[in-house]
Formats: sequence, C-alpha cells, structure tokens
Amino acid sequence: MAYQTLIVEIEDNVALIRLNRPEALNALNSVLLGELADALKSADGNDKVRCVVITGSEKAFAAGADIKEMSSKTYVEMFGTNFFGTEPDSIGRTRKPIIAAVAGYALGGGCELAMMCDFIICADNAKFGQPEINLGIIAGIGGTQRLTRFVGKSKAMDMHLTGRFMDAAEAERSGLVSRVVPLAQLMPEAMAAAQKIAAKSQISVMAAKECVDRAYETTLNEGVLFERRLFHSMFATEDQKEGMAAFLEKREPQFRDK
Ligand code: CO8
Repeated sequence: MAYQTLIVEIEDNVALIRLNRPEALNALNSVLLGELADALKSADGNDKVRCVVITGSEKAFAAGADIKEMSSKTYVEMFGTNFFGTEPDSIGRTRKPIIAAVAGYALGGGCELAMMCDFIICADNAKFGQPEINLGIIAGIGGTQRLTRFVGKSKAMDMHLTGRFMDAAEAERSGLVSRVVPLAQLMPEAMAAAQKIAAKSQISVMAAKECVDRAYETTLNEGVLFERRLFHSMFATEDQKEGMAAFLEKREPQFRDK
C-alpha cells in the first residue's frame, strides 16, 4: 500500500518503515501516526515479515508531534477526539519485534515513538529530547513514564523540566539506546540486527518480547512466574526440539515457527 508520509519496503523478512515528511523533519501529524499504525498492523499480519525497523532521515528520526497541526487546538478538541490517543496504543500492540534506527533529532513525540519500539540503535549524530516544556505543554504519548523507566528519575526530570537534548554517548551511557554506531553504519547495523532476529524461531522471539515487556507492568515475582510459564511452554514447540538438536549435532538450526 502507498502511504503519503511513509516509505515501506519488505526485504529478507524485514519490514523497513521510513518516516517521510522531510519538509517538517518527520514531525508526527495525525496522517503519519495513522499510516504508521496501519503499516505496523499489516507487518504484524504478514507472514513474510519477521522483524520491523522504523527509521527517519539522517537529519531527523522525528522532531516531535506536528506543532502546526496542534497549535490552534482547544482542550475540547484534544480530549473529545482523544488526539494521539489511539494510534500509539496500536503501535504498542505489535507482537513482532520493532527496532528504532535513530539518526538526528528524536524529540518530543519522536523520542516517545523511539521508546515505544523494542530497542533503539542510534547513529553518533542522534539527539534525544523531551522539549515540550518549551512549548508550554508536556509529553503526551508516554515520555514522562517511559523515559523515567529507561534513564531513571533524575535524568528524566532534567530532560522534561529543562528541555535539554541528550547526545548519543549520553543516551548509550544512560541505557536509553542499546548501541551507538557511526551514521553511515546505522542502517546496515539495524538491518543486520533485524535479520538476525528474523532468523530465530518467531515463537520464542515473541515470547521473549512479551516477557521483557512484562517487566514494566508487574512485580518481580509475578514477572518471573510469567516468564517460567512461557519458558515451560517453549517445550511444546518443534523449534525447541530443533534448536537443541542442532546445538548437539553442531549445525545451524532450521526453525519453522512451530
Ligand atoms: N512540528 C512541525 N514542524 C516542525 C517541527 C515540529 N515538531 N520540527 C521542525 N519542524 C519544521 C520547521 O517548522 C521547519 O519548517 P519550515 O522550513 O517550513 O519553517 C522545518 O521543519 C525545519 O526545521 P528548522 O528550520 O527548525 O530546523 P533546524 O535545524 O533549525 O532545527 C530543531 C531543528 C531543533 C529540531 C527544531 O526544528 C525544533 O526545535 N523543532 C521542534 C522540536 C519540538 O519542540 N518537539 C516537540 C513537539 S511537541 C510534542 O512532540 C508533543 C508530544 C506529545 C504528543 C505526541 C504525539 C505524536
């Protein structure tokens, strides 16, 4: 399907979704968020897709929600239409793994979108921030909650209250991103990571994703129990037999998602 604000390519079992509003540094407007939710839903339902990468341009992953679109809205319009309430939830419901490949600015809603992905690989020119405070507003799609879980209270408060940006080195040091690579290596690195994930058993990939996500939603004991139940359930799959047999026979496993 052709989108106005996205370019989607599927190659080697990876769906690459590129945010494409260069005139506005990929600012997230309602068309883009709607299209992104749609693209993720179709990737989730497409047997050829085993992992998703979301990226932007070299200058901007996304510079936030679209300020032009929001500037004249009233409270009644925002609340009444649940503005930006539905699409982010549908992004969060995607069961296949999603990697954010971030170069340049990931600000406001852009930083929040990156944090909604399963992990972030960034280029050395990346800049993360929650500068909504400079506009007389606050984060609206999870930034106060997710950034705090990623980097802790002190840094999250600093970012949200001062609106300062965090560079790639600080983002890696703080646990916001999993890896930093030179800009030219960003897409090769992200695609290689996605292809590595795509080669695993999708059953165990989705189970691992559910378990890690559960860590943010429950107590340690409940999370460990949840993990153990899913761990036991892996032994009902053919892929567990194949994975362990391949190890013992010193060969590469051939997973069949069964
Ligand atoms: N919305 C709309 N247009 C934008 C945005 C944006 N967030 N960011 C940049 N643009 C536009 C500029 O207006 C400009 O357009 P034009 O050429 O027509 O004037 C074009 O992109 C290029 O931008 P700049 O000329 O400003 O480029 P610079 O390199 O000088 O500066 C910056 C880059 C620092 C990124 C700067 O553009 C900037 O500060 N942008 C705004 C960042 C920001 O405040 N983001 C937070 C927005 S609010 C938000 O995200 C709320 C989240 C809650 C809901 C989330 C729902 C998704």
